[in-house]
Formats: sequence, structure tokens, C-alpha cells
Amino acid sequence: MIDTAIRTTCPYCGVGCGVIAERDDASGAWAVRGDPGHPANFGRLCVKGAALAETIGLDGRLLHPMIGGAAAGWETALDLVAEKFSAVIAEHGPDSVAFYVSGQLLTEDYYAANKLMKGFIGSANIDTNSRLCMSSTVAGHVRAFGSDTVPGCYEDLDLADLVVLVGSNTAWCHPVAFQRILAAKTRRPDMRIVVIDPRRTATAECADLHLAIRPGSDAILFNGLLAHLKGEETDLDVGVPLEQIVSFFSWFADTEKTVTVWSQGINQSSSGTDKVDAIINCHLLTGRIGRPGMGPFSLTGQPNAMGGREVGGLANMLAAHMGFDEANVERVGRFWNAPRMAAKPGLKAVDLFKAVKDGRIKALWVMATNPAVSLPEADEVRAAMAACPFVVISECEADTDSAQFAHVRLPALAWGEKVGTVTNSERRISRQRPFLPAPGEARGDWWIIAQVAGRMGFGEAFAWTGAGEIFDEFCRLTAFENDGARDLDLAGLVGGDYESLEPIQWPVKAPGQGTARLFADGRFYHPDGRSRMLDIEPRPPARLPDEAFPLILNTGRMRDQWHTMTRTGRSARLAAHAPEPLLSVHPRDALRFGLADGGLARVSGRRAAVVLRVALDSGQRPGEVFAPIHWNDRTASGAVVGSLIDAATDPVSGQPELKQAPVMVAPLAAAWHGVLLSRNPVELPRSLYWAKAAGHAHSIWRLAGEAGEDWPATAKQWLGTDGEWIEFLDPNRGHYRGARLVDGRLDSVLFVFPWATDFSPDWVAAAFGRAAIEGGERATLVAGAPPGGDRGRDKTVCACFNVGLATIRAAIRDHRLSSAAEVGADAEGRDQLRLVRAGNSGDPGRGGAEGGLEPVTPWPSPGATAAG
Ligand SMILES: Nc1nc2c(c(=O)[nH]1)N[C@H]1C(S)=C(S)[C@@H](COP(=O)(O)OP(=O)(O)OC[C@H]3O[C@@H](n4cnc5c(=O)[nH]c(N)nc54)[C@H](O)[C@@H]3O)O[C@H]1N2
Ligand SMILES: Nc1nc2c(c(=O)[nH]1)N[C@H]1C(S)=C(S)[C@@H](COP(=O)(O)OP(=O)(O)OC[C@H]3O[C@@H](n4cnc5c(=O)[nH]c(N)nc54)[C@H](O)[C@@H]3O)O[C@H]1N2
Ligand code: SF4
Ligand SMILES: [Mo]
Repeated sequence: MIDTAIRTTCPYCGVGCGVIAERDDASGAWAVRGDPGHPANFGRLCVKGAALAETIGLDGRLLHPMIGGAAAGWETALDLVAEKFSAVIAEHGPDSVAFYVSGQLLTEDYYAANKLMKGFIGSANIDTNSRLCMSSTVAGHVRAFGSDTVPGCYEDLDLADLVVLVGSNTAWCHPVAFQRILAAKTRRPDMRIVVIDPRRTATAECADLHLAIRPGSDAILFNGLLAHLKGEETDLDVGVPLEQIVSFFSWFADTEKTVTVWSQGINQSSSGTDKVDAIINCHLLTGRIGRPGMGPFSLTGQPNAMGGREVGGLANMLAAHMGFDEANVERVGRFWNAPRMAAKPGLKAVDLFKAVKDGRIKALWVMATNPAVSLPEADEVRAAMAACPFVVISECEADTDSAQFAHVRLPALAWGEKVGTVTNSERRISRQRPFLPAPGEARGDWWIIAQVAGRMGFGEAFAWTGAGEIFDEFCRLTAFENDGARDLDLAGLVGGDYESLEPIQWPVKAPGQGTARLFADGRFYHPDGRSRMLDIEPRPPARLPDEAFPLILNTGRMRDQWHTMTRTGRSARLAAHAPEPLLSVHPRDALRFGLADGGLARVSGRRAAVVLRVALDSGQRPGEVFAPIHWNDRTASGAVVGSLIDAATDPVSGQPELKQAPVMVAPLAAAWHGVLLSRNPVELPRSLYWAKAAGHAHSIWRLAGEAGEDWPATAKQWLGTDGEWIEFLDPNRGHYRGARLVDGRLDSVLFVFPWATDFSPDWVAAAFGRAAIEGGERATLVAGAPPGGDRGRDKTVCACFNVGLATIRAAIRDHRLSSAAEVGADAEGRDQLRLVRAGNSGDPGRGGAEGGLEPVTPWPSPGATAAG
């Protein structure tokens, strides 16, 4: 029986899906499903959203303020933070301190941090991880439109006749938006999808046309398109067959209802702002903007990347879409009654950490981001944090790669606990509502900021008693002396009922009246009311391959992990898709560099090296490799790809080039390979390769080592000598298997092989769930296969329902199924296999993207969604 159901918003990607959290009265367990009433998803969730309930446990959470390694009360910790910041400011001035914040803060948290830094400390040294994510788009929008405006909405994806996806692996990174595109294509098979991405991604596999262009050459392509649209001659050297370019250009020219969607393949570039404007130019020239079914559409990454842009979380924006011109600084100062307004932009993320490194910044407060992993030159970032005299980190997790450098750690409420709002890619503001009690002493981020502000002497301006008051103040600021001069206007939400706030798209000039699209009237936000077409001179990536580093490393996301894995890393179901950090390599490059499929590769850049598991992929262009960004020092022995990448930035936006870095690869010759499962944490020597993934009642490590071991002795050294050991050793062939039981219960298991293997002992994993292992069963723990079957090598294909490949193959064989849709229907009558690779199966319009067990509301028929 369900006794509580709370409507809230998914904390992952910028699609901003509504979710309903429901508690089962009998078990007390929470379950999460899509909210059929939310206009971003109409009930659908992707696999990450569907797994949310598996990630809300308190293991590893930071539950108390910590000074150094010791728990301290809130009073002591807050006093210390306020004292240190005040002292540094008094001695060295406001620009000697900085905040580094995140698109995963809620709007209210973000607003509080921005107000404290820009209005009260008097510096603009507050920047955000959105610098690594959306800042080129912000700069591109501002140059073209005079404002950071996303002109369109998701409904345009339903209505478009041509959807161009540029540098966006939408199928994996914005799965529910991708579903919406595929559903439209199912309804109207004439609709076309073009994907522009050097890699053949899951997204590209669904496209009518995939342009696998040379990395970084997008501006050449879109300049060429612009010339074609103008009827001019053009240089078309983008590394793909000319016929493909002709198809793309003619489709674009002939299709009025065209939406061009882009994401990090465009933004994360040393010429990202130009690339954004090269795309926007084509829409401005053709007038395809702000009208149904057309427009340039940047998909935002984080759940509240957009909210951060709104409040002014970027160092070069002031607040509420106002910049640092004198009139706006004066206006915001008056509104805040601020004693000390920042008068000029502050340091952008990469420069901010450089200033920490060289001692200009002496106190740093990091909130809701993990810069030691996610910034380029991650080694330099770590050195900077280590050298900084005072580092404060607001976190949900006790242990992250960044948190190890903190002098003070402040426990923040997590998703499901905190109160606030987020804005998604289509400018839609939605509530996050808590359904879990605050654990330990954790507090909301805004509360922590307001407490520190109070102790710094600014109590009056930070005297909010709840997030709703902050939201109201923010709405009033957006409307303050606006008179239509600024796109962001929330006048219609001022004084509204925060608790019952329904999802709504800004601007909201009057209560209940959201706005689906802007610019259809041809009025933009430059002083003359017009837009600007920019003259773009394409530039290559800042660092090009050479003899020493002949390959281009491309980095990005995997379907089932979120960033540095602090949340998704807790789910065994999500870990199954990719339990190790992979390096995707074209077979030709594997031959050239001596790499084997499933073997290990050492990938080195100028400043560092990582070790990754090789996955052959003919969808890579030869000369280019791809690695995921998720693994870090908590989850692998050495897989922080940011340490390989130089911090070359875009001169306009300051966004670093994270997609093109020259590297070298070489095989790592391992003497042995292993799989370790343990109920308890295990300390492994640094010299090994290891990658850790969540199991159900245990963790799983994949291991490899370059030196041979005396296995019975080593196993005990790692796992403990006491308890009961069951072992099998074949020293000649290099096989070892050992299981340790404590009080009759399985504690840990180690399998060692002489070769690389994707061996995954499901039957042993299941044994961790049992209270006792019976005598007869014990031997099977160290057997190379489960009792009576070969499921040990079963790779999980469908993460939603844990369906193994062998199971699927058996179903195909036994029932003579031919299409993925049939297989899906066969598997226990559910839509299990739908979207094994997000979208390549039967009828994608039906059922959830990945995981929708619940019936979902059909996508609205075109024209039916109101902006509200
Ligand atoms: N599963 C999952 N989803 C996520 C996230 C996550 O961590 N996990 N994070 C969220 C966040 S914050 C963000 S910003 C988004 C990112 O969403 P995306 O931008 O879609 O994801 P990425 O994998 O970073 O990169 C997208 C694609 O850019 C391509 N690319 C690289 N170089 C070029 C180039 O020169 N030109 C072109 N045209 N393409 C290129 C890459 O091959 C890659 O397929 O995802 C969001 N959604
Ligand atoms: N090489 C390479 N690097 C990249 C990218 C890439 O494509 N390639 N992508 C870049 C992009 S687009 C992004 S967005 C970044 C993401 O990089 P990060 O922001 O560094 O990654 P996250 O793991 O999301 O870090 C969020 C942290 O905040 C904590 N947290 C979660 N919720 C809250 C909260 O409510 N309050 C507080 N105080 N803490 C919270 C989490 O535990 C986690 O430690 O990575 C960037 N780095
Ligand atoms: S698409 Fe997935 S990750 Fe993104 S908001 Fe929806 S459920 Fe969450
Ligand atoms: Mo992002």
C-alpha cells in the first residue's frame, strides 16, 4: 500500500523529468516512477531516473560538519568558515577569496551564494562547473541574441521535420528527449534525423544520416551550410564524403521546420562560442527561430545548469541575466541593499584554480562539484587545492577526490531531502520536494551559505527562513525595473504559492502564464532590438596530435553513470552496463599500437597517464579514441581523464577544450587478471590496476597486476586471515580461486586468471545475499562456473531488468524471434529490451525509454502542450 507520494524532479540531466517518489507502507521502502503529469517527460524515465531509489542510502554520506578529520558542531564549523573568509578579505581584499559552485545546486542555493559573493563580499570570484559545460552556449547566445535565451522548447522536437543533433549523444545523455524525437519519427517516418559526431554513437545509429566529421571541424561545416543557404561557394573539407554533406545541406535548405540541437561536442572547445554562433547563424539567416518546430536548441547538461545561469552563477554575469555595466551594478546593489558590489567580472573556473595555485586566492569554498576530477589538468587542480591555505567543501559525500583537500567539510542535504527549484533545458522551472528526513546534521546548501553570511556580518540580507523566501526574492529581482529590457522575468511568480508551484516556462510575466518560445516576433535583446549574425573564422583544436602523442582523445559520458559516480555508483544495476573505465579504440589503431580487445591500455598525455580497459569499436574514427569521464580515485586505480587534458580555453567563454586532447596509447602487459568480490572495503596496493563497481550486498573489483603473486598468501593479506577459507589453486596455469566465509556467511571471493576475461560470477554475487552458505554449496563458490550452467560469462545487456545476454540469446533461439521488439515482448511480457541501446529497438514511442514499467502518458499530440 502506498501511503505517501511526493512529486519532485530528477536530479540528473537537463531534460528535467518529473518523478513521483512513493513509499510502500508495509516495507517502508521508497520507489520512484515518472510523473505522467510533468510536461518534460509525461511519465517516462531513463534508466538513471528509474534507479533513483537505489541510490538514496546513507552509506558514505557526510553527516556531520568536519574540521580536518574530526567531527565538529555546526556552530564551531560555521564560525571557523566565517572567521577565515573575513580575515583573508580584511587582509588581502575581496578578490583573494572564491566560490566554485555547480549546476547541481538548486536555484535558491545558487542565488544565496551569488548574492553573498557579488553583493556582500564584493568580488565576482564565483564561478561554476557550468563553465565546463554550457558557457560557450551562454556566450554564443549573448552575442547573437543580446541575452542568454533558449528560444524553443521540447515540443519543437515533436513538430520538426528535420532534427540535427550536433556533438550530442542524446540517446545516452538526454534519453527522454531522445525518446521524444524517436516517437515523432515513428509517427511521421518522413521526419529526418541527422547526427554530427566523430563517433558512431547510440544516437548516430538511429540517424538517417551520420556525419562522422573530423573532431573540431563543426564551424567549417556550419559556415559551409551558411554559404550554401546564401547560394555562395564554400570550402567543404570536413573529412566526410561530399555526398553526405550535399544531403545534409539540401535537407537543411529545404526543410523549414528544422531544430538544431547541440551539446558538449560543440561547447567544450577552444572555439566553442564561435561554433555555437556558426549554428545560430544558419537559423537566423533562414528566420527559423522561435516558431513551432524550429530553432537552435542547446540541451543543458546538469539539472540546474539553467537555474545557475539565471541567478548569475557564472563569474562574468552579475545576477538575473544582468551584466556588469554600471547601471545594472547600481540596480542590483539597490535591490540587495548591498554594501559592497562587485563591479567587474571575476575569474572563470580554469583561471580561478590557477589563481588558487599561485596563491592569489587564499580561501576557496567548493559546493556540489568535484573539481579534482572534472577540471582539465586535474593534477594541477589537486596541487592548487593542496596548497590553498583554507578550503571548504559543501558535500553530500564524506569521501571524494576533492574532499580530501578540505580543511572544513560541511554536510549538505541531498536529492530527496532538499527543498528548491531547478530549470531545465526548455526554461521550465520545477520544484524539487523532499520526501526523506534530513540525515545526521546535514543542512540545505542555502542554509549553510546564509549562516556563514550572518556570521560575516550580513545577517539581515540573508535572514530567510525557507527556500520559498529566496525564490520569491529571486523572482522579484528578475522583475525589478525590467520593463521588457531583460528576457528573464518572473513577475508572475512573485508572491505565488511555492509549495504547489507547477512546472512553468519563463518568462512568466503574469501568474500562470509561461512562455513556450521567444523571438518569433523578431525582437531580440541587443539595444537595437535586433539579432546579430557573427562572422566566424573556424579554428582547429588548440592541441593537435604529433609524433609523441599521435591520437586524439575524446571524452564524455556513459549511459548509466553520472559524472564522478557519487550517486549512480551506488547502484549495482547501473554498474552492470560498464563496470570498468573503457577506452574505445578503432580496430586499426588497436593493431597499430598493439592493443587487444579486453586488454589494458596505458593512455598518456603530456602531464599524466591513466590505465583503461580496451574496447574495440569500429564506430571510432581511426586516429581517435574515446574515454568516459566517470571514474576517479575512489572507483579506479588511475582513470582520471582530466589529468591528460591541457586547460586550453575558449577566449570568449573560458570553456576548456575537453573533447580533443593528443595522447599516446600502449598495451599494459599484465601477468594476471582478477575479479574480487567483498562485503567490506578492501585496501589494494597502488601498483595494481583496479576498478570498483557496486554489487548488491558487496562491491566488485576488476584487477590486474604486472608482477606475479603468491596467491594464497596475497589473498589473505588483502582480505584477512581469519574466518574459513576455501581455495583452489592451479599454479601451472595461473588460476587461483579463494572464498572467505565469516560465521558461515560469505565475506569475500577472489578469482585470478592468467588472461584478461570479462568473467562475472553471478552465482557467487547472489551468495552474498544469503545469511549462510551450506556445506555442499561451498565448493561452488570457487568453481569456474555456476552449478549446471554457463551463466558466468553472461554479460548484462538490459540494465533495467538485469536481463543477461545468454538469457536473451536463449529466448531468440527457443522462440525464433526476429526483431528486438519481439524479443522485448517475449521477455516476461514486458518491454524489457526496448532501448537496449536507447532507441534501436522496435517501437520507441511506446513504453519507457529505459525502464518504464509503469504505463506512461503518450507524448502530447503536436500543438497540445501549453507553455504553462
Ligand atoms: N548518462 C549521463 N547523462 C548525462 C550526464 C552524465 O554524466 N551521464 N551528464 C549530463 C551533463 S552535465 C551534460 S553536460 C550532458 C552532456 O551530453 P553530451 O554532450 O551529449 O555528452 P558527451 O558524451 O559529453 O559528448 C557528446 C558527444 O560529443 C562528441 N564530440 C566530440 N568531439 C566532437 C566534435 O568535434 N564535433 C562534434 N560534432 N561532436 C563531438 C562526442 O563524440 C560525444 O558523443 O549530459 C548530461 N547527461
Ligand atoms: N574530460 C572531461 N571533463 C569534463 C567533462 C567532459 O565531457 N570531459 N564534462 C564537464 C561537465 S559538462 C560537467 S557538468 C562536469 C561535472 O563534474 P562535477 O560537477 O565535478 O561532477 P559531479 O560528480 O556531478 O560532482 C558533484 C558533486 O556534488 C555532490 N553533490 C550532489 N548533490 C549535492 C548537493 O545538493 N549539495 C552539495 N553541496 N553537494 C552535492 C556530489 O556528491 C558530487 O561530489 O564535468 C566536466 N568535466
Ligand atoms: S532523462 Fe533520465 S536523467 Fe534526464 S531528467 Fe529524465 S530521468 Fe533524469
Ligand atoms: Mo555538464
